Amino acid sequence: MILSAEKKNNQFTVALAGNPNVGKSTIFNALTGLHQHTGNWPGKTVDNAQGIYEHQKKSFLIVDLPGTYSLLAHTVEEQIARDYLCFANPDVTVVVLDATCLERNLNLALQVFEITSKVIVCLNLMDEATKKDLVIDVPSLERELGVPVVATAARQGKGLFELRKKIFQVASGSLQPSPRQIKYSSDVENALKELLPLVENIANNTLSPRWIALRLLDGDQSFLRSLSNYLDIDQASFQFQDWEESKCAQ
Ligand SMILES: Nc1nc2c(ncn2[C@@H]2O[C@H](COP(=O)(O)OP(=O)(O)OP(=O)(O)O)[C@@H](O)[C@H]2O)c(=O)[nH]1
Ligand SMILES: [Mg+2]
Repeated sequence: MILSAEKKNNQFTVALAGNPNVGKSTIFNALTGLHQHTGNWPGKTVDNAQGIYEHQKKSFLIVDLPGTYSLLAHTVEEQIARDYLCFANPDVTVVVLDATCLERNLNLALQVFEITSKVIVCLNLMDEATKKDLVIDVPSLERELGVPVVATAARQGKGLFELRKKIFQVASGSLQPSPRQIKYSSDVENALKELLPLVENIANNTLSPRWIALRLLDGDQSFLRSLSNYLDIDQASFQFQDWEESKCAQ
Protein backbone atom coordinates (compact mmCIF):
# COMPACT_ATOMS: atom_id res chain seq x y z
CA MET A 1 0.00 0.00 0.00
CA ILE A 2 1.40 3.44 0.86
CA LEU A 3 4.72 1.89 1.50
CA SER A 4 5.25 0.50 -1.93
CA ALA A 5 6.60 3.71 -3.34
CA GLU A 6 7.68 2.85 -6.86
CA LYS A 7 11.27 2.38 -5.90
CA LYS A 8 13.68 0.97 -8.45
CA ASN A 9 16.84 -0.99 -7.74
CA ASN A 10 19.76 1.15 -6.67
CA GLN A 11 17.45 4.04 -5.97
CA PHE A 12 17.56 5.80 -2.63
CA THR A 13 14.31 6.90 -0.99
CA VAL A 14 14.02 10.22 0.79
CA ALA A 15 11.09 11.29 2.99
CA LEU A 16 10.32 14.97 3.50
CA ALA A 17 8.64 15.55 6.85
CA GLY A 18 7.74 18.76 8.67
CA ASN A 19 5.05 20.96 10.16
CA PRO A 20 2.47 22.40 7.74
CA ASN A 21 3.59 25.37 5.67
CA VAL A 22 7.34 25.13 6.29
CA GLY A 23 8.27 24.78 2.62
CA LYS A 24 8.34 20.99 2.11
CA SER A 25 6.61 21.14 -1.27
CA THR A 26 8.76 24.08 -2.35
CA ILE A 27 11.86 21.97 -1.63
CA PHE A 28 10.25 18.94 -3.28
CA ASN A 29 9.46 20.95 -6.43
CA ALA A 30 12.90 22.54 -6.55
CA LEU A 31 14.60 19.14 -6.30
CA THR A 32 12.41 17.18 -8.69
CA GLY A 33 11.27 19.79 -11.25
CA LEU A 34 8.90 18.07 -13.63
CA HIS A 35 9.95 14.58 -12.61
CA GLN A 36 7.10 14.02 -10.22
CA HIS A 37 3.64 12.58 -10.02
CA THR A 38 0.87 13.27 -7.59
CA GLY A 39 -2.17 11.34 -6.47
CA ASN A 40 -3.72 10.40 -3.17
CA TRP A 41 -2.41 8.11 -0.47
CA PRO A 42 -4.33 4.84 -0.98
CA GLY A 43 -7.74 4.95 0.66
CA LYS A 44 -7.28 8.55 1.84
CA THR A 45 -8.06 11.97 0.46
CA VAL A 46 -4.60 13.27 1.30
CA ASP A 47 -2.17 14.33 -1.46
CA ASN A 48 0.71 12.01 -2.18
CA ALA A 49 3.52 13.52 -4.24
CA GLN A 50 6.56 11.51 -5.26
CA GLY A 51 9.35 12.62 -7.55
CA ILE A 52 12.81 11.75 -8.75
CA TYR A 53 16.10 13.61 -8.96
CA GLU A 54 19.68 12.65 -9.60
CA HIS A 55 22.83 13.47 -7.68
CA GLN A 56 26.31 12.02 -8.25
CA LYS A 57 24.77 9.70 -10.87
CA LYS A 58 22.49 8.20 -8.23
CA SER A 59 18.72 8.32 -8.44
CA PHE A 60 16.68 9.56 -5.47
CA LEU A 61 12.95 8.94 -5.05
CA ILE A 62 11.61 11.68 -2.82
CA VAL A 63 8.26 11.55 -1.03
CA ASP A 64 6.57 14.78 0.12
CA LEU A 65 4.78 13.75 3.32
CA PRO A 66 1.69 15.59 4.61
CA GLY A 67 2.48 18.45 7.00
CA THR A 68 2.12 17.39 10.66
CA TYR A 69 2.84 18.86 14.07
CA SER A 70 3.41 15.45 15.59
CA LEU A 71 3.62 11.75 14.73
CA LEU A 72 1.29 10.62 17.46
CA ALA A 73 -1.38 9.95 14.85
CA HIS A 74 -4.27 12.06 16.02
CA THR A 75 -5.09 12.96 12.42
CA VAL A 76 -5.04 11.03 9.15
CA GLU A 77 -2.05 13.15 8.00
CA GLU A 78 -0.11 12.21 11.12
CA GLN A 79 -0.94 8.56 10.63
CA ILE A 80 0.27 8.62 7.02
CA ALA A 81 3.50 10.41 7.90
CA ARG A 82 4.15 8.12 10.88
CA ASP A 83 3.45 4.92 8.95
CA TYR A 84 5.66 5.99 6.08
CA LEU A 85 8.56 6.82 8.38
CA CYS A 86 8.09 3.66 10.46
CA PHE A 87 7.32 1.05 7.85
CA ALA A 88 8.63 2.22 4.48
CA ASN A 89 12.15 2.49 5.85
CA PRO A 90 13.30 5.49 3.76
CA ASP A 91 17.07 5.77 3.29
CA VAL A 92 16.97 9.37 4.53
CA THR A 93 14.37 11.49 6.29
CA VAL A 94 14.66 15.24 5.91
CA VAL A 95 12.81 17.13 8.63
CA VAL A 96 12.05 20.60 7.35
CA LEU A 97 11.83 23.25 10.06
CA ASP A 98 10.66 26.85 9.97
CA ALA A 99 13.72 28.79 11.11
CA THR A 100 11.48 31.58 12.43
CA CYS A 101 9.83 29.30 15.02
CA LEU A 102 12.38 26.66 15.81
CA GLU A 103 11.12 25.74 19.25
CA ARG A 104 7.70 24.63 18.06
CA ASN A 105 9.14 22.84 15.02
CA LEU A 106 11.76 20.90 16.98
CA ASN A 107 9.01 18.90 18.66
CA LEU A 108 8.42 16.96 15.44
CA ALA A 109 12.15 16.62 14.78
CA LEU A 110 12.67 14.98 18.18
CA GLN A 111 9.87 12.51 17.43
CA VAL A 112 11.45 11.63 14.08
CA PHE A 113 14.78 11.13 15.90
CA GLU A 114 13.08 8.39 17.94
CA ILE A 115 12.04 6.55 14.79
CA THR A 116 15.16 6.72 12.63
CA SER A 117 18.78 7.76 12.85
CA LYS A 118 19.06 8.53 9.16
CA VAL A 119 17.88 12.10 9.56
CA ILE A 120 18.83 15.53 8.25
CA VAL A 121 17.36 18.77 9.56
CA CYS A 122 16.63 21.37 6.92
CA LEU A 123 16.34 24.81 8.43
CA ASN A 124 14.12 26.52 5.87
CA LEU A 125 12.77 30.08 5.61
CA MET A 126 16.20 31.40 6.61
CA ASP A 127 15.48 34.59 4.64
CA GLU A 128 12.46 35.22 6.89
CA ALA A 129 14.55 34.52 9.97
CA THR A 130 17.15 37.05 8.80
CA LYS A 131 14.39 39.63 8.21
CA LYS A 132 13.36 39.12 11.84
CA ASP A 133 16.99 39.58 12.98
CA LEU A 134 17.11 35.99 14.18
CA VAL A 135 20.60 34.55 14.16
CA ILE A 136 20.85 30.75 14.33
CA ASP A 137 24.14 29.14 15.22
CA VAL A 138 23.93 26.23 12.78
CA PRO A 139 27.12 24.38 13.89
CA SER A 140 25.95 24.49 17.54
CA LEU A 141 22.48 23.29 16.58
CA GLU A 142 24.11 20.47 14.63
CA ARG A 143 26.13 19.45 17.68
CA GLU A 144 23.11 19.68 19.99
CA LEU A 145 20.88 17.63 17.71
CA GLY A 146 23.51 15.15 16.53
CA VAL A 147 22.34 15.35 12.90
CA PRO A 148 23.41 17.39 9.88
CA VAL A 149 21.63 20.75 9.72
CA VAL A 150 21.33 22.52 6.37
CA ALA A 151 20.13 26.12 6.21
CA THR A 152 17.95 26.88 3.19
CA ALA A 153 15.77 29.55 1.66
CA ALA A 154 13.95 27.22 -0.70
CA ARG A 155 11.86 29.82 -2.51
CA GLN A 156 15.09 31.46 -3.65
CA GLY A 157 16.74 28.08 -4.26
CA LYS A 158 19.37 28.78 -1.60
CA GLY A 159 21.06 25.89 0.22
CA LEU A 160 19.52 23.20 -1.93
CA PHE A 161 22.79 21.95 -3.39
CA GLU A 162 24.13 21.50 0.13
CA LEU A 163 20.91 19.67 1.04
CA ARG A 164 21.34 17.27 -1.88
CA LYS A 165 24.96 16.69 -0.86
CA LYS A 166 24.00 15.80 2.72
CA ILE A 167 21.14 13.56 1.55
CA PHE A 168 23.63 11.69 -0.65
CA GLN A 169 26.12 11.33 2.23
CA VAL A 170 23.53 10.00 4.67
CA ALA A 171 21.92 7.70 2.07
CA SER A 172 25.27 6.23 1.07
CA GLY A 173 26.36 5.82 4.69
CA SER A 174 29.40 8.10 4.46
CA LEU A 175 27.71 10.34 7.04
CA GLN A 176 26.07 8.63 10.00
CA PRO A 177 23.93 10.91 12.16
CA SER A 178 23.46 10.17 15.82
CA PRO A 179 20.22 11.98 16.70
CA ARG A 180 19.77 13.20 20.23
CA GLN A 181 17.32 11.02 22.15
CA ILE A 182 14.88 12.37 24.70
CA LYS A 183 15.46 10.99 28.16
CA TYR A 184 12.18 10.48 30.01
CA SER A 185 11.47 10.28 33.74
CA SER A 186 13.01 7.33 35.59
CA ASP A 187 9.63 5.54 35.75
CA VAL A 188 9.30 5.65 31.99
CA GLU A 189 12.95 4.77 31.39
CA ASN A 190 12.64 1.76 33.74
CA ALA A 191 9.50 0.55 31.98
CA LEU A 192 11.28 0.99 28.64
CA LYS A 193 14.17 -1.14 29.87
CA GLU A 194 11.75 -3.96 30.65
CA LEU A 195 9.89 -3.69 27.39
CA LEU A 196 12.86 -3.35 25.06
CA PRO A 197 13.98 -7.01 25.07
CA LEU A 198 10.39 -8.01 24.24
CA VAL A 199 9.98 -5.70 21.30
CA GLU A 200 13.43 -6.15 19.80
CA ASN A 201 12.35 -9.26 17.91
CA ILE A 202 9.52 -7.47 16.15
CA ALA A 203 11.60 -4.46 15.29
CA ASN A 204 12.77 -6.22 12.16
CA ASN A 205 16.13 -4.42 12.21
CA THR A 206 14.45 -1.42 10.64
CA LEU A 207 12.01 -0.09 13.21
CA SER A 208 13.40 1.43 16.39
CA PRO A 209 12.59 -0.81 19.39
CA ARG A 210 12.57 2.25 21.64
CA TRP A 211 9.88 3.89 19.50
CA ILE A 212 7.76 0.74 19.58
CA ALA A 213 8.16 0.48 23.37
CA LEU A 214 7.25 4.15 23.82
CA ARG A 215 4.09 3.76 21.78
CA LEU A 216 3.13 0.65 23.76
CA LEU A 217 3.57 2.54 27.01
CA ASP A 218 1.46 5.27 25.51
CA GLY A 219 -1.28 2.73 24.69
CA ASP A 220 -1.22 4.04 21.13
CA GLN A 221 -3.91 1.87 19.48
CA SER A 222 -3.44 3.44 16.08
CA PHE A 223 0.25 2.44 16.09
CA LEU A 224 -0.60 -1.10 17.24
CA ARG A 225 -3.03 -1.42 14.33
CA SER A 226 -0.34 -0.29 11.93
CA LEU A 227 2.17 -2.69 13.48
CA SER A 228 -0.14 -5.61 12.87
CA ASN A 229 -0.96 -4.35 9.37
CA TYR A 230 2.64 -4.03 8.27
CA LEU A 231 4.47 -6.64 10.33
CA ASP A 232 3.73 -10.14 11.52
CA ILE A 233 3.39 -9.61 15.26
CA ASP A 234 1.73 -12.85 16.35
CA GLN A 235 4.73 -14.01 18.31
CA ALA A 236 5.30 -10.60 19.78
CA SER A 237 1.72 -10.15 20.96
CA PHE A 238 1.98 -13.51 22.71
CA GLN A 239 5.05 -12.24 24.53
CA PHE A 240 3.34 -9.00 25.50
CA GLN A 241 0.55 -11.04 26.99
CA ASP A 242 3.14 -12.88 29.09
CA TRP A 243 4.65 -9.60 30.13
CA GLU A 244 1.31 -8.13 31.09
CA GLU A 245 0.36 -11.26 33.01
CA SER A 246 3.63 -11.26 34.92
CA LYS A 247 3.08 -7.58 35.77
CA CYS A 248 -0.45 -8.31 37.01
CA ALA A 249 0.78 -11.23 39.11
CA GLN A 250 3.29 -9.00 40.90
N1 LIG B 1 10.22 33.48 2.23
C1 LIG B 1 10.23 32.18 2.01
N2 LIG B 1 9.09 31.56 1.67
C2 LIG B 1 9.13 30.22 1.47
C3 LIG B 1 10.32 29.47 1.59
N3 LIG B 1 10.03 28.18 1.34
C4 LIG B 1 8.72 28.12 1.06
N4 LIG B 1 8.17 29.35 1.14
C5 LIG B 1 6.76 29.72 0.96
O1 LIG B 1 6.04 29.20 2.06
C6 LIG B 1 4.72 28.82 1.65
C7 LIG B 1 4.46 27.36 2.03
O2 LIG B 1 5.32 26.55 1.26
P1 LIG B 1 4.97 25.03 0.92
O3 LIG B 1 6.14 24.51 0.15
O4 LIG B 1 3.65 24.92 0.29
O5 LIG B 1 4.91 24.43 2.38
P2 LIG B 1 4.55 22.94 2.80
O6 LIG B 1 5.44 22.61 3.94
O7 LIG B 1 4.60 22.03 1.64
O8 LIG B 1 3.07 23.10 3.32
P3 LIG B 1 1.99 21.91 3.57
O9 LIG B 1 2.00 21.02 2.39
O10 LIG B 1 0.71 22.66 3.74
O11 LIG B 1 2.39 21.23 4.81
C8 LIG B 1 4.66 29.08 0.15
O12 LIG B 1 4.07 30.33 -0.05
C9 LIG B 1 6.14 29.11 -0.26
O13 LIG B 1 6.38 29.90 -1.40
C10 LIG B 1 11.52 30.17 1.95
O14 LIG B 1 12.60 29.59 2.13
N5 LIG B 1 11.41 31.51 2.15
MG1 LIG C 1 3.12 20.76 0.83
